Amino acid sequence: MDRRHFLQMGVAGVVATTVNKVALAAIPDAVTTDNAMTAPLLMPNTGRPYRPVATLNGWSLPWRMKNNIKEFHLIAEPVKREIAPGMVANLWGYNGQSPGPTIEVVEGDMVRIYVTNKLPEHTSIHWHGQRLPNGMDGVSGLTQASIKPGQTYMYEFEARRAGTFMYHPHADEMTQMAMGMMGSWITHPKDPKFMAVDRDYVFLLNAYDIEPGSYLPKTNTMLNFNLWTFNSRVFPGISPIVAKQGEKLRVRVGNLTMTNHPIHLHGHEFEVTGTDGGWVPKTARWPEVTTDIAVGQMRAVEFIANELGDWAFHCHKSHHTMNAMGHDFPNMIGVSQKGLANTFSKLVPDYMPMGKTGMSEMTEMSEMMDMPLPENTLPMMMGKGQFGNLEMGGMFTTLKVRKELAKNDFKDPGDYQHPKNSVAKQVANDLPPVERVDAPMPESGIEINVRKPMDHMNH
Ligand SMILES: [Cu+2]
Repeated sequence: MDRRHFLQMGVAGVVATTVNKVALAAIPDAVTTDNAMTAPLLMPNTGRPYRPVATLNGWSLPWRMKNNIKEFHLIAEPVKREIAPGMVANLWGYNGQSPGPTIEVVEGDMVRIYVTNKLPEHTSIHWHGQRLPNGMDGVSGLTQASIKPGQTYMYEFEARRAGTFMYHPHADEMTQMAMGMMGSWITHPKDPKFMAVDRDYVFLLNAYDIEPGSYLPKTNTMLNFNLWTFNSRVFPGISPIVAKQGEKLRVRVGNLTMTNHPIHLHGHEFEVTGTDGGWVPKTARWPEVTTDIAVGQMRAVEFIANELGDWAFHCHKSHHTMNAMGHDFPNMIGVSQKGLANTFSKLVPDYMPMGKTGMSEMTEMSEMMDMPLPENTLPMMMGKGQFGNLEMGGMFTTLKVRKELAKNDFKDPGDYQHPKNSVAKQVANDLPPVERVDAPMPESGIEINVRKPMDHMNH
């Protein structure tokens, strides 16, 4: 190489480096978190005003305003997510958590989202439900090239319609969504008074298949998930929805699992006021206490939180309010298994029998350490209430309505203090005790099949 050529290359090299540095500085810093708690509201300090949403066990992504464009930076990367105290999962997500942060913008905003891929494989982001230029729709191969590991892509579009949206990859979807890649997107109305509420919550329905004793979801599971989650959390790890008595609440829910979820609220009626297509006209709404949310759908429900108390709010499929331990075992009600559970759990570490009197017996057994759980595994039915075991897991939380609650206070106010004589209670009866007969234990020589429970077959 002659000297002249070398100099030219050198100059070209410097120029290229300078351009790269400018390009790097042009990308806003990516904010990340390792926290799985509900973050305080992100109050807008630039751009048009709006009333922010509270992301259940999540947070909203700060932006940078540049030439009147809202700039966000998402990083697709492996993350550690606490599913509930006692269990951590190795997932893929955005900016340190799964789901990724909620993106909040205002109708008419110009939005620019930088997406950096730190995954071991290519990805893309589809902005589910948005009106946007076709080339910004994020479908790998169809509307853009995949974002390869190490690359950063830029999406830019106007947030044309107010409402509830989601984002998720449209590249190796089955794997990436089973690993937890998804997030919520809220486009607030231009007029902050339009559809105004006092508290606005959002979360996604998602599901994982993590074998007891392991940390990584199985990604080719279609229906047999064993962890049914609100924003990648199970009860009792899910924050309560809190309200001051008389406040108007909105709860926005998006479904990115592979089955529908009838979401049910106790003690109040609500109306579906928003769907994935926009706001529901007043004349088209009707009151209900359960709304079924199909795969890929978003629903916003609204109600006045006027009944004091701790009200259950959950998916009504009972298998979706249980955690990972087995579902595939015979009904053992009436069969004495004295001593067997201990023997079996030594042979098969994740063996889980059904109790002689029902499933709740099992919760008590594992509690007394009579039957140890595998590492990094949650009991199937857990959670403690002020009156005892709640025997719930999965897609379950509470709506806590209190007489007094500060405007932006989203903390758990603790147990409801019931007024005197307002709790169901035992009364004396003079009925004879119920007699129960024990089924005999199998004779020796009979082969006993121990089933290793781990999935939720066919539901
Ligand atoms: Cu469900």
